[in-house]
Amino acid sequence: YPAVYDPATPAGSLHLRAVEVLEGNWTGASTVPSRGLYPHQWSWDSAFIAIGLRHVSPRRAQTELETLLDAQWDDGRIPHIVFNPSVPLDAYFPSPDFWRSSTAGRAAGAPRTVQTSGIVQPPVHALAAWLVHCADPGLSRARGFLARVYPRLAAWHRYLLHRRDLGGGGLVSVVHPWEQGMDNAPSWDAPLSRITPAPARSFRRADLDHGAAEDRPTDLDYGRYVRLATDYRDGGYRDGPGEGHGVGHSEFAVEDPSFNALLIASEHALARIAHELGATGTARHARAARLTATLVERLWDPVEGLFFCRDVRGGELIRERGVSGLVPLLLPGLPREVAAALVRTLRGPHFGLGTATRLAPSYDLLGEAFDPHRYWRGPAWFNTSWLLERGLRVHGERSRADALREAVLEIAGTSEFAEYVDPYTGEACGTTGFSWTAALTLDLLH
Ligand code: 9WN
Repeated sequence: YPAVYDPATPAGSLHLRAVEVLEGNWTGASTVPSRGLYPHQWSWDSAFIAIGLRHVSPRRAQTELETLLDAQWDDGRIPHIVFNPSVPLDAYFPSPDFWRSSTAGRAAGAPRTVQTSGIVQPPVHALAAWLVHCADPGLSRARGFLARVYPRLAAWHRYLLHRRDLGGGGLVSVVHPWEQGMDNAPSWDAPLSRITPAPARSFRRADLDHGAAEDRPTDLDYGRYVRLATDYRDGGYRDGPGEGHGVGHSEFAVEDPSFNALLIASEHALARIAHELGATGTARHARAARLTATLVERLWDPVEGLFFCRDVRGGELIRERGVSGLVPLLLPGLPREVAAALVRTLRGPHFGLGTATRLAPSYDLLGEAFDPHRYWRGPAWFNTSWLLERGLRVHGERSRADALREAVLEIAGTSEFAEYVDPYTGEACGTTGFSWTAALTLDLLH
């Protein structure tokens, strides 16, 4: 790809710089989100990374997903972290000795040879696998890539839909804020307030060795994260009273629009994969359509023009406006009026896209909890921007998608591929050289 090495064009150099970030974070079998802050393999990071990596090395993109899937549990769950055994235990908290997957997770079928966490992350994987295949179908067929990953991805979706329908209404619940991926989003404040935090002295936050405290979650948040994860572990990572639906054991159970929308997008991708492998895929497309209807029925608020989280324990919608409520724009089967309202909300005063901001903030600009630097309580992230860019394009909003794409490329470059940025100024927050920022930059350059 000559453009990469063309120093005359700024796009070429951005491409090269993004490739360098991914090279630097590659460990030989997968890519770390960032060398210092996140020195292991993360689930949804790897999916986004594979989506970008496919333009540079389709082979490595396949390996990225295969390495993650090798750590899948027998019950179908894909763990949110796969630990690198050569990294010291104190480099990241919670470490493998906290999760104890191979002992505490034995009943759920945790792998014996590799240490993992016991919670999950958003199911972007089937979408990623399909896109990786499309980048080089010849190589993919020669290696039997889709044939190998399909049964694993199908088991993953089965786990979520059968073991995690804690609300009994057909959607998947997360049992920990880390599962949804937007760790300290204000939507979690109400359901988390019921959780007794673990004492601060009972754990050591390795994240503060690498990130500024004011960019990260608080100690009180961490106390609650630790309590929830400890209880889940001590319950053997069991999800519910048995097969089928029910509220399960977790004190924290939330139906989240972004998590469920990503599952639906991945279910459509799984249908395409099934078709490529010789089946019709019709049943999966139909299931994705049914899930889309359920998502609208359970989480859509027509007055606000936004999806909200549902607190399964309390039963009500959590009325905090977060970017998670915009992510369903990604779905092609969304009713036309829902898509149109989402675009209005994206551009309106709460997210300000195209007026106050160039990248959508993670949380309501006018919300009481808004903080432009604190992680998922305001900063703009690149994965959500990538998803919204796709959503705008899917629904025919071409010029707005083009503007968002331009903003992502420019701000990814000026921020040194930051983990997240101040949504007003584009100033880098968290860590730099962040893998999914580089990977999704590469995808948008193609
Ligand atoms: C906990 C790796 C992950 C992302 C999440 C992001 C952050 C971890 C942490 O980093 O979470 O999983 O230690 O804060 O919130 O979305 O996958 O990049």
